[in-house]
Formats: sequence, structure tokens, C-alpha cells
Amino acid sequence: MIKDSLIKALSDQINAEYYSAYLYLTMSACADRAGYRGIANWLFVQAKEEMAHGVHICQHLLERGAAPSFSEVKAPPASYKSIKEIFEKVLAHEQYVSEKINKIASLAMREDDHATYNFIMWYVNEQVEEESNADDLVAKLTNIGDNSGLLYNLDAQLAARQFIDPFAAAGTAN
Ligand code: OFO
Repeated sequence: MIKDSLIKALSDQINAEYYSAYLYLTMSACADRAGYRGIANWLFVQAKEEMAHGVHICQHLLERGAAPSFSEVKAPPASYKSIKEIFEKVLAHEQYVSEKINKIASLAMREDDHATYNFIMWYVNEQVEEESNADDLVAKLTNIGDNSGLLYNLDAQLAARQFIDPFAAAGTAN
């Protein structure tokens, strides 16, 4: 039995995951239009991961016998001044999402809901990795500055990222 407060918090998180996907898709399109297809690829893979997170949370609610609620996904900003600004915004967004996830973990503890607590801990760990990845890219872009050759090197590296369904491996399913 999952309490209404946690059904609401997890439903809100589904919306936040889809907003994240929408945000990264917009950023991916901006990078692609600016000629950075590798960076666009990295952001596109990130958007796919966020959608997988939203589906996973939805499945968890259904498995618990709860009805998730779905609300409107707001439109993300449509343009960015630079690739560095994109990744600064990615980092700030991931920090914001980490706060939301931590609040769900705290609520699950207060409600004595060990199943939700256990479920949400996967996201707590995921956020550590996502903040670290974004932080690393912001640092690299700071070092690159306005050296376009180095920026294209980074673009080539980020072209290699591939989407791996985070819940396909054993032990991370619902
Ligand atoms: Fe959904 O993983 Fe970060 O935001």
C-alpha cells in the first residue's frame, strides 16, 4: 500500500523526468543546428534516459497498485548563447532534480514506506553520476574557452555515447 502523498510525489517526478527529456531534446536540437552533432548526440541520449526514468517510475506506481497522475509538461527554453551555457544549464537542472529526488526519499522515510525508499535510492545514486557528468563537461568547456578546434574534439568524443536502457540489466528492474 502506497500513501497518497507518495503517489503524488512520484507522479510529479514522472512529469519532471519528461520535462528533463524535453529540455535535453531542445538542447540537442540547438547543438545540432549549431553544427555540433556529437554534442547533440550526447544530449539526445540523455533525453532518452530521462524518458526511461519517467516510464520506470510510472511502472513502479502501477506495480504498487496506484494510479499515476499525468500533468502538462511545460515548454523548455528554446535557445542558448553557447555550448557552455547549455551544459551549465544541464548541471543546474540536475542539481534541482537531485533536490526533488532527495525530498521523495525523505518523504518515503517519514511515511515508513521502505519499498518506495528502496526504489528511489536508485535515483539518488543516478543523480550523483549525472551531476558529476555535467560538472565534468562544464569544466572541460571552461578549459576549452573559445578554442574551436578543442570544441570539435569534444564534439567528436561525445558522438560515441550510446543509449543503454538503464533498466534492462538484472537487478535494476522495478
Ligand atoms: Fe532522470 O536523471 Fe537526472 O535528471
